[in-house]
Amino acid sequence: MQPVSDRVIDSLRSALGPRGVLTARDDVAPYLVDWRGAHRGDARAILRPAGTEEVSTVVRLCHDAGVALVPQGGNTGLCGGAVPDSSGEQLVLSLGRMRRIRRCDPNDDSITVEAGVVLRDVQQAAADTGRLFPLSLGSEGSCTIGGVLATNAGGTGVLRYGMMRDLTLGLEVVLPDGRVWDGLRTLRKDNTGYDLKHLFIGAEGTLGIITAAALKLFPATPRRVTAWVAMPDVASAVAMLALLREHAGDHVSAWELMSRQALDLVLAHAAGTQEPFRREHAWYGLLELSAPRATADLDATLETALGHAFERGLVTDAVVAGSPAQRKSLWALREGISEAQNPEGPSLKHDVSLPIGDLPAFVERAGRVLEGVLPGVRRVTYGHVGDGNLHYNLSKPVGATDADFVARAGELSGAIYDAVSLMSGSISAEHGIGTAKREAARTYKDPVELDLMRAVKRALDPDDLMNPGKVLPPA
Ligand code: FAD
Ligand code: S2G
Ligand code: ZN
Repeated sequence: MQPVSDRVIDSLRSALGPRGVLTARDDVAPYLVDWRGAHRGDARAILRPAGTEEVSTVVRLCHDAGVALVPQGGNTGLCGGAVPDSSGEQLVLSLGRMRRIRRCDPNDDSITVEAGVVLRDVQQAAADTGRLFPLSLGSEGSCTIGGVLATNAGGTGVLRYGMMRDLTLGLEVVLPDGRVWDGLRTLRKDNTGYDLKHLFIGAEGTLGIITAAALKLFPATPRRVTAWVAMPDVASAVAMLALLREHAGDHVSAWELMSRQALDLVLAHAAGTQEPFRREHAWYGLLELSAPRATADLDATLETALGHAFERGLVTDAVVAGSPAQRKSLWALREGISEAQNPEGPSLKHDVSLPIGDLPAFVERAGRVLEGVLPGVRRVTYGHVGDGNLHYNLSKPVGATDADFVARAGELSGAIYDAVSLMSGSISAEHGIGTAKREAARTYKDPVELDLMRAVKRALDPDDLMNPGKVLPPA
């Protein structure tokens, strides 16, 4: 890696034009810190190419000059992957100007978009053609298609549609040497060697820059029923998943869990939210059934399922949304959790996954161990039950100082990851590794897996110029 010389900046300016290279400190600043303010770096310039050819030109230029690049989409990532290091010698390459929807074909059930298109705009373009693009995250108003591909994002629809990896048909990628790989096919079958797109999905920008993607579209599901329920424990949430699927099969399109602590934060910090029931409960669930227009009566299906759930004591209270506005307010209780943690000071995020049946044992074991490490630590637990994915986020005990809490971070996270590892879980279910979890990856990932990943990195980016220092712990 070489320092960024004036000559390189001048060449980049001639390649991208004045709008394509930001160097004024005020212009550069927003790109140097992540959404939460937890990861901060420095960079001499921000590159903003307008199209794939410009990306290819600047990547080749930086490759020949030995200058490292950090790709950035909406900068909503939660592991520090889109932020440069503190050296000031890396350049951020923002895909923010690449916002064209190149093609939307309802007959082919595919949509081809550039990397800088915001997720919500893809959802809208699909809806405008009578289709559904089912990826749904709390950050969907800001995160980009390039970012959700690079982190293989999950969100609330995974239990029915899968993660970003499952929603992708083809990619266009600028490789670390500047060549463009055009893999933008929408074929459903193409068995001609390695399925290369899967190298770049989830690689967090360490193997190349995704400049466009061909994505799957699904039948629209205008029929939706949504309910908020109270439950006595996590085991009930797991049993509810099976019960809902027995009654509604593939129409189960969301089943989200949250603890009382998570709901307390939302009610305290998210404007306009209100307590869903007369009394407090230990656990809550948000469920949604959805279907194309002319299918089974979802209201009756939901009523029958909830009746059985009450009989079995899985659910102790329930409210079914009676209007789109009420549906929106129930979802606001769930989607507001992430932001509601910020006013409580530093939050230690643990985006873990386990075999679904082991969720109750994990919550019990981790809770017991953490109480021993730091009495009163608040376990803001919520997540996507159908994926075995919990956001097991910690906030400091009431009355503790930020400094005392952060000083115990290693011990607290170690206790959680030890419990996950003992139960054959993953230390990162959907947010990726970035810089935040590199050391945890070294500790908990299989050494053979790490070696294979390093071999792929050496093959595609031998000079380590693509998002260096992210994902892979140094050997
Ligand atoms: P960025 O943050 O800009 O970048 C993320 C990573 O991808 C970085 O390593 C970056 O270098 C790389 N990258 C970005 N663009 C490209 C590209 N074009 N080519 C190659 N590499 C690239 N995530 C979930 O999975 N599920 C959730 O439910 C979820 N909920 C969230 C809720 C909130 C409120 C917030 C703030 C975040 C949430 N996230 C969730 C995390 C985040 O939104 C996702 O990780 C998302 O995929 C990041 O997209 P982005 O465009 O912001 O990427
Ligand atoms: C979610 C958001 C990130 C977090 O809301 O599903 O992925 O843990 C999370 O705050
Ligand atoms: Zn999530």
